Amino acid sequence: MSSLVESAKKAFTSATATEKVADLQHDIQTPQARDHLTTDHGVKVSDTDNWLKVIGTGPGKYNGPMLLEDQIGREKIHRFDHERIPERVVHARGAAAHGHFKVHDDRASKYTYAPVLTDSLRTTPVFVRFSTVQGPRGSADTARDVRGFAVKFYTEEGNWDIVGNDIPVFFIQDAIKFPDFVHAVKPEPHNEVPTGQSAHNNFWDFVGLQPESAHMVMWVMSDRGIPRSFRMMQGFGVNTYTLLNDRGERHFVKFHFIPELGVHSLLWDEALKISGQDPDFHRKDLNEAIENGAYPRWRFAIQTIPEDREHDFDFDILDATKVWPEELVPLEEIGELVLNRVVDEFFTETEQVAFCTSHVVPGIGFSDDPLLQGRNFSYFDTQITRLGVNFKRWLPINRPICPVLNHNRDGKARHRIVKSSINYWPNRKNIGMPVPAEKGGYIEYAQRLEGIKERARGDKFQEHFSHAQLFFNSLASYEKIHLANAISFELSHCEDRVVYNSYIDVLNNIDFFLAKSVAGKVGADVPSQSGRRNHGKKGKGLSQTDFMPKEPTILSRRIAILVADGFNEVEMQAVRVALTTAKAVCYIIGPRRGRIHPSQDTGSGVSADHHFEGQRSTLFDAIYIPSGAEHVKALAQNGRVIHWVRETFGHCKPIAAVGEAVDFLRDVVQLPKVDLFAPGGRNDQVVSSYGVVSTGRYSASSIIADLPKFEAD
Ligand code: HDE
Repeated sequence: MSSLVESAKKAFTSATATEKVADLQHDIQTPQARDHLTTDHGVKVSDTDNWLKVIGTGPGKYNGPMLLEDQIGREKIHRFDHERIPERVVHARGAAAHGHFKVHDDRASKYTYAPVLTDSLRTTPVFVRFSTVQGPRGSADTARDVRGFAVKFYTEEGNWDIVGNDIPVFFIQDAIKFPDFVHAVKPEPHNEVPTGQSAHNNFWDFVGLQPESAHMVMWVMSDRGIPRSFRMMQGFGVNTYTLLNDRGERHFVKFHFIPELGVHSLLWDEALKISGQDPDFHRKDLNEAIENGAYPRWRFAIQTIPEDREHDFDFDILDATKVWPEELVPLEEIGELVLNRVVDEFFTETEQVAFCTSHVVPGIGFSDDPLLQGRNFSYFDTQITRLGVNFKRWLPINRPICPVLNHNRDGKARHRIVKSSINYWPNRKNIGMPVPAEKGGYIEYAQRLEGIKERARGDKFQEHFSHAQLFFNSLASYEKIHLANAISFELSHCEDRVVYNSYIDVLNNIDFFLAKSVAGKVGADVPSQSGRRNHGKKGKGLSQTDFMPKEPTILSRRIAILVADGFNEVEMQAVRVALTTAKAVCYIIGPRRGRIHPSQDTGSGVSADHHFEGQRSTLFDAIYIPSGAEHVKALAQNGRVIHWVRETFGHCKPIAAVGEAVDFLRDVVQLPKVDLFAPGGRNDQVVSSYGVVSTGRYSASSIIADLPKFEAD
């Protein structure tokens, strides 16, 4: 038996969560301090700073000319010239991490025989990549956009990819519309503007003429379009897949990931500012959390519909612009996904990972969802363009942990040498060669089919507003206001009156008051009467407020402690310990980076992580200002500090202040005494014994001022 088969068999029988990590070790090179530089052909290099040149005479003798002969210089430049591969046509900007997946028990065996979903003794290694859709690789993390949520499960039966998003529905119903959609949302072709934004004529023109997008547009314009963190987003498989059990029965299935920390978003003002202040906000957040041991976790759930109930609903269950309402199809929680290891090298892991919806394992299959069928073709095709035909088998991040043996041959960048005179089946030798599996092979479900060929969609695919209304109605009042403001922002960036007027017509088919509110702001014709009547129904699991963590938590939240010389260190340290014990991450922000001196006898001082100008309040979830007369006086004289406090207050984030800092806070935000919250509320539990005041997030009057507009409806 060849060593390839042997090593593959070994992997097959001993796969664990660390199996992929171990597998990657073969390809990891960790340079040591005294290693020599070499060329790619292995010759040691003693000078990598100076191109080979002719040294002449006189004062300019070192000025050249340079010699083409320098194979060391040439190789270095050639390799550099070819460093880039095509970026993904969509989802170009991403961040990823390693982790594992486990099911709680075998309850899903009534639906599937896939061990990854039924064997609770298994821990399956995973690699998860999050992404934005519109912007290029170098765009900002906090753009308003859909987020990709792509999971590669390295199972013992082969790789299984759920290539999902943070939103459960999509813009289009049929894959053939994808190029039109992507062209419309991407920067306009004549000037390549705008980057990382859907706020332009072409996007709104397209979705205005394509009402099947209405439901998805509601989600992207809601707070879901600007998540606080990848760790605080849901993940959805979006398309309808199928599960096959060992009795040969088939169920339709939707996949869900629910974040342990709850679903949270930025405010639009924060997202806009962070785009400039720290365009890497989300990728840094992911790494920071994992490195601090706050491993991101998601509960994994499925919704299933038996095959014979496919047509029991007033929507088509294969239509990716519809959700399966939880009231009709409850979620069953069956497992957990954890991310616990950052990548070692971005390009070889995050950039080269290649997800394909067509990667399924026995017991999991496709449905006739017309979007999914197109995706099954597209992903494989795109990976060949990006990475070449050998992307699955030999690129370490894509390589399965189980045996890969077949007669696929050649192509660019084939690495392993297969020692055999046979590369086809059937063959005369039949020894030491891969043969079709007698059992455990992928078996397609024997689906009965009959029909005629036609370019058409079913009747239920023609209804586009009912689920958009369901989503809108289910939002909390402040979520509705955020949504209306987001659409107003976007339509304000469309100069063409035809475009923004036509989108008001779409909105009027969802909700009359929403259409009127947006039209009034963007200068469109304000509708005088309702388009389609809003059915008024609400659903579970659509508003983010349905996903608060079971226990209030400040785990991994970033807290800025504002100090100047003369702060009370004893008190500050006590609060800091309380916060870090509750697993928040504290940063000291002061008038300079380095030592900040405390008030007399309260300690030996602390080292500030940043200068007041070096960070902004938008990068933190809360601020705390300790007591200390001298320090508070210095803060009060600093315009940037005043901006920090006012901006935090304006974004409705918790502010803790003690002693002299309470009056400072009251002055700065012009908060009358009666508005100060008593300690002990949701956000200030940890520090309540210090006489802390807090504005709870979403409680400030600025946000709730115009609620009645939507409540009237
Ligand atoms: Fe994608 N999509 N997509 N998409 N998609 C790609 O594949 C495509 C769709 C999604 O982190 C591309 O590797 C078509 C829905 C994610 O590497 C490409 C259609 C959903 C990622 C492609 C869709 C997604 C992609 C570009 C309509 C949510 C990033 C580069 C039929 C369920 C994966 C690449 C990563 C990437 C095609 C619609 C999610 C071109 C044709 C619906 C998360 O193949």
